[in-house]
Amino acid sequence: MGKVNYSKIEQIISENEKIFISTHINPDGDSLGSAFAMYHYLKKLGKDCRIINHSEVPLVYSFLNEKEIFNEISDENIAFIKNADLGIILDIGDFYRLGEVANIIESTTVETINIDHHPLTENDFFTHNFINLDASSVGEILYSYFSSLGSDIIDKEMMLGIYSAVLTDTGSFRFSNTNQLSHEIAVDAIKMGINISEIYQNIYENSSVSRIKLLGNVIQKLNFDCNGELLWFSLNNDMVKEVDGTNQDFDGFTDFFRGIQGVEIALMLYDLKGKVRLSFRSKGKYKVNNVAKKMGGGGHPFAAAALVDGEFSDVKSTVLGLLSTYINNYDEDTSS
Ligand SMILES: [Mn+2]
Repeated sequence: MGKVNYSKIEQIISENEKIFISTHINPDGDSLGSAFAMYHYLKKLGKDCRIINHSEVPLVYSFLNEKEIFNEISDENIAFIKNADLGIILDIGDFYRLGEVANIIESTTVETINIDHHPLTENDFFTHNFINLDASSVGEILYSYFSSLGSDIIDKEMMLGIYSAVLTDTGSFRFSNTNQLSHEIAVDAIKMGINISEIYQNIYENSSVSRIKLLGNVIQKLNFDCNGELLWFSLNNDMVKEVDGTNQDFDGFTDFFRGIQGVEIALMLYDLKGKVRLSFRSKGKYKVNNVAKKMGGGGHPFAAAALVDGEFSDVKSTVLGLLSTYINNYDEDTSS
């Protein structure tokens, strides 16, 4: 699952003129940065292209949307997708994480290419898949793709998107997915004059007051199991409302709590009344995507998620049971 066939991507793009780009609901820095880089690349090729996403751009990423290139669903944009020759889908994980865009694609016969660093799921409805599970981010895959076309393809604008993607998906070059290429991209970005501290401040030193209040409230109610290796916390809409917050306010909480000494797995359980959203993070000892998969989700070994139908108390006891069984039966020698 290492190498992506870059010349095949180039060939497909060269054969098509009207192209939409899309990514997952609640987009993050990788999906938005990658879409931004891909958009500027396609514009350079003279393509008629448009980014169309289910969700709006979160405030901390508005620096990528100064020229308002990110579009939400509208009649005009639905028509654009329906008349497009090609869709380029980035960082998706699963087809249905396209949200409303999935339904629109399903009502057409449009050709799609899926560029991702998540494993394919059973909802594999793309015409072509270009997957590299070893890439830290889709931004990194795009960097390799553009570089394969020539050393002068990546301009400053494309680099801004790529750097934002790599920065965020590697947790600012701290997570275990950070590799040599991630740092080479950083070097290249600095060489090109990208203001990396400004990007960092936009994304990470731009916390809403509601986010910090919510974090404070969650900290009061942390739960530790399995000798402190498993940390979990619950959230719900009332808690977000109480601090006048938004559903972007708890992004990254699990990454943050994984940083506690002794904690190996951090789990968020978000009660959506009838559904529960689970977010798993592992420090590197345990692979949480196995448990996420058993709960109907998936993801990377150390970062995974699931959206589960069911009552909160039932889902909670199921997932905590699975995790504690996994942790308590873990055998250092055979599980590497
Ligand atoms: Mn990603």
